[in-house]
Amino acid sequence: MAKHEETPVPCYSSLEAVYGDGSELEEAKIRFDHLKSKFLQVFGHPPDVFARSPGRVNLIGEHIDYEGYSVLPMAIRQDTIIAIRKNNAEKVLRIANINDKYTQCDYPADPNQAIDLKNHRWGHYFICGYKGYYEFAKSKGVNVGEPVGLDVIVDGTVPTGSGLSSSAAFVCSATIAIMAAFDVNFPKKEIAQLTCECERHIGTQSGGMDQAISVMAKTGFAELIDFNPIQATDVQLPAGGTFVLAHSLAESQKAVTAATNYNNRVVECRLASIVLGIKLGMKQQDAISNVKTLSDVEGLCVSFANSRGSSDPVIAVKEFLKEKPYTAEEIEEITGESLRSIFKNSPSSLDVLKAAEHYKLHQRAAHVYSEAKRVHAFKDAVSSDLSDEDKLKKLGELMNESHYSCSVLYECSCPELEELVKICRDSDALGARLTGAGWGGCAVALVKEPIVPQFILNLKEKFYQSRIDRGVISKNDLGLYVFASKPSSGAAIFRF
Ligand code: NG1
Ligand code: MG
Repeated sequence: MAKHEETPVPCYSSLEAVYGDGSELEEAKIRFDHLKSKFLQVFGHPPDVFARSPGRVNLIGEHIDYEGYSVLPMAIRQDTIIAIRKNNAEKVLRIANINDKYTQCDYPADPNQAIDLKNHRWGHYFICGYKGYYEFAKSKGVNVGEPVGLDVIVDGTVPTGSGLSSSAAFVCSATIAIMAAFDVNFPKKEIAQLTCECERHIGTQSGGMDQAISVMAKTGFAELIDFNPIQATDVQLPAGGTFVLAHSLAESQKAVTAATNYNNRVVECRLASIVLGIKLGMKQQDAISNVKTLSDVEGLCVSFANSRGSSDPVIAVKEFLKEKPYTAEEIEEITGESLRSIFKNSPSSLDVLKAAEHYKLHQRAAHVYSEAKRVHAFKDAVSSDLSDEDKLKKLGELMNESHYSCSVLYECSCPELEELVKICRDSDALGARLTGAGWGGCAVALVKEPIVPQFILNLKEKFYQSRIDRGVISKNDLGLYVFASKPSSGAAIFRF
């Protein structure tokens, strides 16, 4: 039998395969019916095919996917569904949304169009998938023919800016819907790779975690995702624990803040790896041309640490990267080349250089290497012969350590997340941490199953009530912001 990730995205003729037979199915039926009737109303004909792809919660392994390290997310049930149909009459991509907040975006049916990054629009994420499909299909020798128009309606339930990967759910469902409209399909791992690359058209230098889990997830399992090449290994979580997601209500607009937040960290990691490479004996030019990520120099760091009787790459970080932030000049002194020249081929990195005052190489590298280890410790704990109770305790500890590292070394938390994580721990979570990119968005807490209802009540009382009183959210929407989540299934196509 072909491995799960080698098989194409499944195509179903009924909703049960994805949404089960309970209340989720009832909700899904309503959403699909609504999509159908809205499609007819907006475009004057019914859709041809549907695609869905879920959001995710990352359990551990934050900000390390783009450094080449494995991560451990699970899919959540919230997803993006896209209804689509080719429109041969007009060479236009008409992208509408069920939610009136998102007004229809029209784009030319041109796979070579540039995305206007200075004017962010929600429809840009669809264009990422559109461009990605053409780039990939061409590379596979598929005869793509003349571009045609597409009529599209989107229905997303993953809260945006929440660290639950609404963007990847959108990009993946868009890409898969476009493929389905053109009657092609590819192995999931290839779609995971292509969607990761094409989401970068939005201007974030993201890793591949979100797309990989959205496309390859399996009901009932978290996945250990490895990169280069992308691969997913099922992880069966111990019984008796539940992951509760809670939104800090601070929205992180990654596409807008990339230069100072996300892409800034990607640049700092690149600089840290080049400097480490040079300090550990590489020639300057060699390091600049060949070292892209911290995983590229891990071998050198580990050899150094071994010479000191340890295998921890953080030893090399401590020895060779000073704690005080580096100025551009200090780094240039080491690299022998200007930062602008090192990043000359990456416009979004040049934006980072413009905005940055200094570079915290020590802290960022220490986070990445230690977080990479925690992912494996998490996986090892799950498959160890500890009792379920002890496993859960260990996972909770690792989550707490991960949060500390994200907060103090990587500085991707925010006051609201700190408050929320503390309340989670005070309410007897085994562990709690920010999840996703951070700077807002959700926390994830590991909670013993029997106390989940009480735990959620505590969060309502201690975190959300004052926000309800201030009118930040409405009481009726609380279920959208705090909920328990089980590992859900990955992307799918529906033809009815
Ligand atoms: P979110 O939480 O969706 O913004 C981002 C990146 C991931 C990963 C995490 C941090 C995108 C699409 N995703 O996720 O690749 O780096 O941050 O671990 O930018
Ligand atoms: Mg995202």
